Amino acid sequence: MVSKVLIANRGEIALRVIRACREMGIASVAVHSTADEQAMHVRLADESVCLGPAPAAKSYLNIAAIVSACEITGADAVHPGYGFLSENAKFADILEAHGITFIGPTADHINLMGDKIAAKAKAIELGIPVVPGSDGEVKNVDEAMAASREMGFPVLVKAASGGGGRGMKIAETEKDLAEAFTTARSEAKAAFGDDAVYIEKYLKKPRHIEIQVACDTHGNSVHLGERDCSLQRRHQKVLEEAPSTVLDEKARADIGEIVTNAMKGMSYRGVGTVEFLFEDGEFYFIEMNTRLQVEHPVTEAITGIDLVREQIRVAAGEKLSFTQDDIELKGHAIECRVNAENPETFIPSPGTLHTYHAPGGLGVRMDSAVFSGYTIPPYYDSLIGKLIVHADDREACLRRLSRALNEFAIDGVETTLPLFDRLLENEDFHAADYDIHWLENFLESTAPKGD
Ligand code: MV4
Repeated sequence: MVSKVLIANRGEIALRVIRACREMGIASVAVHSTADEQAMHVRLADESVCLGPAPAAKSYLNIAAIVSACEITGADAVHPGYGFLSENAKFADILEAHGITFIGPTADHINLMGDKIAAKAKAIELGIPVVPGSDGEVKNVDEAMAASREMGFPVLVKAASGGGGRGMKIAETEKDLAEAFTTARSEAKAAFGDDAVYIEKYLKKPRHIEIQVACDTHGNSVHLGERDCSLQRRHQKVLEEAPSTVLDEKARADIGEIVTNAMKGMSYRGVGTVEFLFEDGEFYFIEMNTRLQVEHPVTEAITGIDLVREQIRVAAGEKLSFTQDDIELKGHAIECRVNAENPETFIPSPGTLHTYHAPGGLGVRMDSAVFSGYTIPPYYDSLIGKLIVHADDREACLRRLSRALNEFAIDGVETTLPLFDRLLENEDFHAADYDIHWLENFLESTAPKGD
């Protein structure tokens, strides 16, 4: 087993990992920037090391400083959380070269999934259904046109190094294609330093459904059901739920088996998320995330499994503590991301929380690193915390969410909490009748006049 874990992150996810370490009898080391000296992760960890100034590039992304912090404290493993260095293959490589365990997949798997063209080719090879598209990269407008005519318009031009919606351009018809191809390519070059693009059939009204997987180095590969993450704004998830209302047991078992077999086929290690678009009863692979995700608690709620504990176990070479047969999906869970942002404009609202009182009670989990008197710095993301509610079924879950939202008291910064009250009043949301575009339309249609 590992004996001391350095957490290369901040905020609620740093606390999440420190908590798992404490329960496993593993020592924890927090790292922080000068802006985070008062942060809760620094206080809760057994030890802490200051990495550098506030900008992430000088602190949370500073690989040399993090490796030094490991050497100084004798940490034998690093948990990267999400964001920052969590999907940086070079970081995983450097740690391993220093004899430090990276709590995550191999650098090769991170690299493979970071290249969306290579990832899709691998998915096809492993028997995962994908969106119809070009055979890998399209190098010029002629190739783009040939591929698009074959699959039929509309099509989407995507950046190989993209993901999260960056570097995507729709071509509705043939006459839009040249421009979509050229702009996607130059935006990809500017954003990622890589102008490789590929083409997919554009799915008009899909849902975003992702499958959680976990694999150890003893050949065990399991899935923990799905999360429906369709409610997004500008590629930022706002609310996630599990299970998805559009899957029955057979559809879930079928895609779960496909995905677990695929993970076994590539000897994947650690937890991961295989992302799909789901339309008219069919799954279409789009990407794989090789990290623990923000929304992992909804899966923990319905399975009762501690995903961070399992991450640490398998990184240390131990077996997963459960098998597929042990996994039972129980009830329904919803996560709301509470951001320090204006609930209508989504403009960040950093500042001091004069009041902070989180909801609690049966079936309510609040993952947050803030407290009354805490000042949210302007340098990082605006997540105040994640409210996760769990109940026997979706109806009860929505009632519990309403109850929990009512208990919240936050003063001093603007938050996205009012948005969830508005959602709970909406019929489509109650019926879970939504797709990936629904939330943006909802926000537009309920926006105050003059906006
Ligand atoms: C698509 C798509 C429609 N058709 N691919 C956006 C982020 C990136 N991970 C993939 N994305 C999409 N890929 C095809 N072939 C629509 C989106 C998309 C989307 C996907 C998931 C969640 C929200 C979204 C919002 C807009 C577009």
